[in-house]
Amino acid sequence: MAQLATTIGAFHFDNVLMNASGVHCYDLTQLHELEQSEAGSLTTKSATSAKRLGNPEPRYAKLALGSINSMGLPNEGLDYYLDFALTHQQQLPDQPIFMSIAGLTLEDNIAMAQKIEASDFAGLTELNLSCPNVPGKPQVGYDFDRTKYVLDTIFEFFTKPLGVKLPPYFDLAQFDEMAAILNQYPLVYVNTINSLGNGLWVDPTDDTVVIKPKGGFGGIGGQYAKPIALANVRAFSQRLKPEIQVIGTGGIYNGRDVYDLILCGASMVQVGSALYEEGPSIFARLKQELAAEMQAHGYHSIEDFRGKLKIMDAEA
Ligand code: RRO
Repeated sequence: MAQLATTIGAFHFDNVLMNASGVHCYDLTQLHELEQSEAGSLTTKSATSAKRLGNPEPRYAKLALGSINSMGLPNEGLDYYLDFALTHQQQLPDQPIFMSIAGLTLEDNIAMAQKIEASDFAGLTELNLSCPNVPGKPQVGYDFDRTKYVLDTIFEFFTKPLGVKLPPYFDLAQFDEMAAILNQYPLVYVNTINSLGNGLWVDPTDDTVVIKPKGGFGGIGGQYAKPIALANVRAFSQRLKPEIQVIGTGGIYNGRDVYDLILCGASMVQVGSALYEEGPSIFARLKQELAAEMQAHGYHSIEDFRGKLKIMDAEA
């Protein structure tokens, strides 16, 4: 059987698979189901300091090739997820997890990062710079100066392992500029991509949008996202300093999808829309399918093929 183990920074994981933040990680019931699944790790829902109800429903819809959501950052508040994380690490100290934070203001991000810094949490913290769904709050990751200012501020005091969740970028100049900024910080990883922000879908039976918030605009995930995820993982893997690893998220439905993101450079792979539809039993299936794909190519470990995407010879 192929080895699916991986590392992010100093953390070891039995396999490369985990949930994407926001999917199956809202409350203790869902988090415990992830703990008991065959995922190699898990992340908690992006938190704000105070509990939030999020946007009005319906705020998620399944589409033919994925999903659209405008959840609006519903979450139980940082303390709830920190309590879970501390209990988890006491009971399962060899299974490190991720905590995601997504303050609506820099002050809120500072307050949450300070709380995590002062706590006994010994896992990874993810700063979500790419929530597309809060009315009136543009995504920080599309504002390069603001991203730099936020990271400058957080790294003034934060000493624990930190990663950032990025929105998708679509121009090579954006990859260059963002990577040059990220390379200035002691980040452990970047996670790319969040959903394709502010897409829209029409229900042909009644000429109406399919979700209620923001007039139907919402983040697109699933198969629609896979080529963009592959490109973003590849582009950042090529540009980031070796100390900053890449977690790949977007369009994972089968073992070949996982394999492709690793080929583009991902050290760990997160599952969103397909986990939402299939539930945590998906991880056992993805593990089997990834192992079979690796075996078919004669690979024994993730490092045997990570980043080994082949390109065609350039023409003269
Ligand atoms: O809660 C959401 O609406 C949400 C968030 Br915070 C995010 O980062 N990505 C997304 O697709 N939805």
